[in-house]
Amino acid sequence: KENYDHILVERCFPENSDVVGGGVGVITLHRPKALNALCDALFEDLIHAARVLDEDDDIGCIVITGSGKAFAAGADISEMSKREFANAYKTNMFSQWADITKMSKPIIAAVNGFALGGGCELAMMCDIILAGSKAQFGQPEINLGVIPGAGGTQRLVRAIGKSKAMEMVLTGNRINAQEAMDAGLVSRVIDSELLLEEAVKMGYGIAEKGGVAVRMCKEAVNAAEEMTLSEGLRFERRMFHSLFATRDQKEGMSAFLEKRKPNFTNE
Ligand code: CO8
Repeated sequence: KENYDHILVERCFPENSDVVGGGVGVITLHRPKALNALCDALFEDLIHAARVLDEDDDIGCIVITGSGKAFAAGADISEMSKREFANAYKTNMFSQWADITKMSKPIIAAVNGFALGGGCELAMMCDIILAGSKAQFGQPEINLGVIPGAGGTQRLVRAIGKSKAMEMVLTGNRINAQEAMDAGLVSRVIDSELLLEEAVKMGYGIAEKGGVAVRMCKEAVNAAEEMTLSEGLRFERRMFHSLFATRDQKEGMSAFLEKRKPNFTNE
């Protein structure tokens, strides 16, 4: 399936490059009339496209971005407003969102405009958040009589600490790109006009590395959120050892010694 109702998918490749798996898959959330509110159908499209790109050998990195003035303004409130407890509980409402975190390739969130509620949570499920200068982050669920439900009370605390996270979820107030940068939620603020271009460029930079090592970096860094330090260090070291079974390790180290660019094949 390549024609989606609520997203656009593009495969981008660096010019004059024969890097194996060097492409970047760009998923643009595209439901402009509702500020990309994450209705069930949009999320279904998003997960499907992410899976296809994750399995595509030509692609080494994924970028998720928004359109217009929003990355995503949260879960779809009109869809959600009709839900009842028993049905939400029995169907484990929104649990499918977490599938985004199961992708093995890095995902960059390029956030320009509103990333609110589930939109902020979606950005935090990605591996790197780049903020355009017009980005605004917030967890306004409290204003709707609910609480964040997809990481806004968990990933946000780990990202920016308890007091700032508590302030955001209790007041519903938004923070801008620079505040998000100062708090450690995003890794860079980029001029809004250049955001997507820079995100794709960063994606190319990642996609040209050895694909097995890239995936292991992602797995190991994410393990740091779940494990004790000694477990995490052991996990990291074992992964490090295992990379000596790859062709890319031989190639990477030989290329360094021969003073040439490595030619990784992701094996
Ligand atoms: N859901 C549905 N429609 C939306 C949403 C949304 N989240 N956000 C905006 N829209 C719609 C508006 O209704 C409006 O539609 P229409 O033109 O038909 O009236 C259109 O988008 C444009 O919006 P506005 O006119 O409001 O645009 P403004 O520029 O005036 O305001 C804001 C922009 C500030 C972003 C404003 O739209 C807003 O406050 N939106 C709601 C933000 C919000 O509360 N988000 C949190 C939702 S709750 C949530 O995300 C819970 C996630 C839980 C995940 C749980 C997993 C288990």
